[in-house]
Amino acid sequence: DQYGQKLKEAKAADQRFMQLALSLGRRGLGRTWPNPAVGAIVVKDGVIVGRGWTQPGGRPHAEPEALKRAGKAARGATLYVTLEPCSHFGKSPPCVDAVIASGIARVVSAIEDPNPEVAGQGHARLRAAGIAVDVGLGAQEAAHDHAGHFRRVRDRRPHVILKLAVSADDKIAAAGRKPVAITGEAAKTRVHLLRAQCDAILVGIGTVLADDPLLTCRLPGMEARWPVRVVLDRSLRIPSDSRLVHSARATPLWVMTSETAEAAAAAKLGASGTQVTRVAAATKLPGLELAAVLRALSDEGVTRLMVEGGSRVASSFVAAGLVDEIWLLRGPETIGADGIPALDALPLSAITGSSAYRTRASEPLGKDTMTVYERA
Ligand code: AOF
Ligand code: ZN
Repeated sequence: DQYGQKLKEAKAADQRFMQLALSLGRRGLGRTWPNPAVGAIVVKDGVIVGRGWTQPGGRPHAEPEALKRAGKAARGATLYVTLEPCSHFGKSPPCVDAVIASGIARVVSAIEDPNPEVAGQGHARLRAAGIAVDVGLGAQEAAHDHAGHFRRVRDRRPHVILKLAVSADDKIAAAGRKPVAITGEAAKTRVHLLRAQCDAILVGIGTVLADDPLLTCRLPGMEARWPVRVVLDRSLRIPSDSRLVHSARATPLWVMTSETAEAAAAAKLGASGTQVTRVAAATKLPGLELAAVLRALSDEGVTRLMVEGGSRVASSFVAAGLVDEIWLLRGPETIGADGIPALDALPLSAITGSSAYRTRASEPLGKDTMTVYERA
């Protein structure tokens, strides 16, 4: 009947607008930390009258951005938002106050904010003000996009994404660490894009000594994206003439070291503009206590961390159960039995064959394949 048809159309419109809000929110990924990257849309009589997303550095929040653009048109309109509007006085006033003051009649919110200062109170306060509130549309996608915020709030650590580029036979380099081209241009571009969507990129000191990487995001139009570069360096072996240290004033460089590392070396690094943080050394492994590393990063505000290698660091993260998402890029060539395996102490099947992970997506990238795994 006519009524049922109208309802169906309204539902489809809700879905469309929420998808749009989600894609707006994603624009902020990698730049809004310590805050989540939220998207918001104001719709009046089926027409979008305001769009907003969390601004770089985390403020202003998405809702006031969208409401500012909507102006008087917000009266009686619907607000689509990818996270529960905040109800607390943080570094900005509560978004619910702005929503109520604007005259919004209905709020469609993807998911509750687990931040204990919000945790349902945002939705409750909107309802108490007489606003119709629907929660849950797009919840799964929102949870994926806000994984960093959720992980930080709940577990005091960032969402950890492990990036691996392997040969057809699961090696990451030839014997003797001799570098070989494993994946092509399309894969490289994708990795730089992923770096841009992370708050920080982490490598072990072995990778720094072997490759002298720069770990910046070199994509046209994205030069202004600066994920923090993090090096695990228990004994402060990072060379002062490395490309990382040289660029420490232009792009943040944090070196995580042990409590017993030499004070003079730490002071010298500090003078280069590098931030030196001391955490507990691992009791068994040769490196640092990874849980302590992640807690320190979380306390600095990092919500999305990309682990880029090398194989020892990668396998330690996997073995500790601290990997939430894996980006596996596999090239077409084989390296041979004497090549260096992707995960030092573990077979790659510790991820690809594990029931702890499921495939989220898989696609060809030039001659390579990219597969994304997430926690099952
Ligand atoms: C929203 N909209 O766009 C974002 C929200 O310190 P503040 O005032 O910036 O508040 C930070 C908290 O606000 C953050 O931990 C998270 O719970 C929420 N983020 N909330 O209503 C937004 N980014
Ligand atoms: Zn807010």
